[in-house]
Amino acid sequence: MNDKQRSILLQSSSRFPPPPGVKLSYGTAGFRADASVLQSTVFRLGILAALRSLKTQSVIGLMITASHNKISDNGVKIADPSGGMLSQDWEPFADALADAPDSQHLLQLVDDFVKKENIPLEGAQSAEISLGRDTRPSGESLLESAKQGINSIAGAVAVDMGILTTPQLHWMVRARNKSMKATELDYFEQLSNSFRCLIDLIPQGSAVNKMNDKLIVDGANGMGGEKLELLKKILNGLDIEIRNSGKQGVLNEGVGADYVQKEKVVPCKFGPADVGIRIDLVDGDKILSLFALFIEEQLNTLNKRDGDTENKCYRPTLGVVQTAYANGASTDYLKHSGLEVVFTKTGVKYLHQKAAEYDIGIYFEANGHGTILFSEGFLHWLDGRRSELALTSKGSGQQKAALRLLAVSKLINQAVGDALSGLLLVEAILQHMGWSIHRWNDLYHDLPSRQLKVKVVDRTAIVTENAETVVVSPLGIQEAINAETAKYPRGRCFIRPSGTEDVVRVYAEATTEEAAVNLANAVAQLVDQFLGGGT
Ligand code: 16G
Repeated sequence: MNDKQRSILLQSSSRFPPPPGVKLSYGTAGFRADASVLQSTVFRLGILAALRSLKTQSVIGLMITASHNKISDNGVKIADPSGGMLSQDWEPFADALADAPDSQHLLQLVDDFVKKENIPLEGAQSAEISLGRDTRPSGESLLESAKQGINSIAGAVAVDMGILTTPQLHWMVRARNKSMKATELDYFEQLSNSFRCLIDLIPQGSAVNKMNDKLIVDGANGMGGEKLELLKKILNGLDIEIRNSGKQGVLNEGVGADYVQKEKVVPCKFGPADVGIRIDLVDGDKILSLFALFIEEQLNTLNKRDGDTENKCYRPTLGVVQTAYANGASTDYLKHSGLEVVFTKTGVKYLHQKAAEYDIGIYFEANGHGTILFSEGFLHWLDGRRSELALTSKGSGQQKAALRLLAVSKLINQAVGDALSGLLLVEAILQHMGWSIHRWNDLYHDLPSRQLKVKVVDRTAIVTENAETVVVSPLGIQEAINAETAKYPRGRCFIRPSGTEDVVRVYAEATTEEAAVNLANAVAQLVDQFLGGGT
């Protein structure tokens, strides 16, 4: 590092001293904390983003958001060149950088890391970082801190993309690095065109379900509702009404998917007139099941053997990825449907990585985070097959199946899970199947489950294995959990330290509501006994 670079870094970082006594970790999905303590962390992550861009010679994303957390929190995370999460190899550097007690330590860390990673500093190479933020009031000044971090690395340029949803920023980063059109309008057009394509390909018979139903969306008083208002303007074939679009209520207060899924209640501004007497809560597991069924159906049609196509079959690998939070009934259902189901730890980055091992990898967490990934190789083959079928059997079932799969690959956000693109795919598939939401929800029936949080002295004392289903430390606790679980038919229970809150989470499942609650309570007590702290 030359003297000029050194002095810029020293000067700029001295303006962002870390708050005393605060230790943050990059965690499951970036740094998250009360917004008042984040200026120095965000500044430092700006430095990291610039280094990452120099190292990969690609556009990198930096998003200021705390997602479903309360409005007074904020956070920051990085989108890698693929549009996915920051490579896990760089997370320890992010933690060390955030923790550096002063400018000198920070300089030393950067110097060592740049040497170790062989990063071309000194300004000979350029770096570009796309910045986005959510609607939190603290976002603007945190974005400014990120810019200052980026600007302290020679050659790095920050491009402010304004207020965006997180998946939009991930999509844009991916598109930029693939030299594709990458503006917000391009995003909306890709979604609406591929949705239209799926609707136009609906088989005649399913038209019964050209539903008069309106889709009412809870915008959680955040960015999603506002962006959906824009998308709606260019979307055909779907009647959408948006509530809690952020003009009045408070972000995430009594609204939002996380609130609805965890509390099992309807959001503000929704009432009996909307949901009737029966509330069908369709979660990530149900979305996964719907997507998997549809993809399988298209693959089967595409590969239907007749004399002509026998040699042209290509069975892509299809994998479904879940976490231990997936309801056991969903896993049974998927396995009985003949699908390959694998498990990873909680956190999008783990599921995404696993799903990328397949030609088509579908991953979802029960909380709704998820998407579908298509391998480049498969898409290339599929595109070739589509052209071939257009010549040899235009209008055939096979040609339509190929077109549908290609449309799905464009509609779904392959960078990261995206509620806007996900909801359009759900709607397109329901219309294709001719299914109501109730029919969809009846695919299988969830086993009763219960989640609890336990406050302990040190949650990191819990170490898990086997996709968080087994605790290996502290010793003895897993045996005690097993003994409790064995008391309940089809009982299943696991504990894990949260990656976003200072608590231990308990999940329990059994054949009755009462059994699930009792099992969760009994295991929460065990956590208390082994780790202390008071529930
Ligand atoms: C974050 C993760 C989500 C995970 C959740 C678990 C991303 C984008 N989000 O929200 O995947 O399910 O954390 O939270 O990675 P927990 O560790 O507090 O249970």
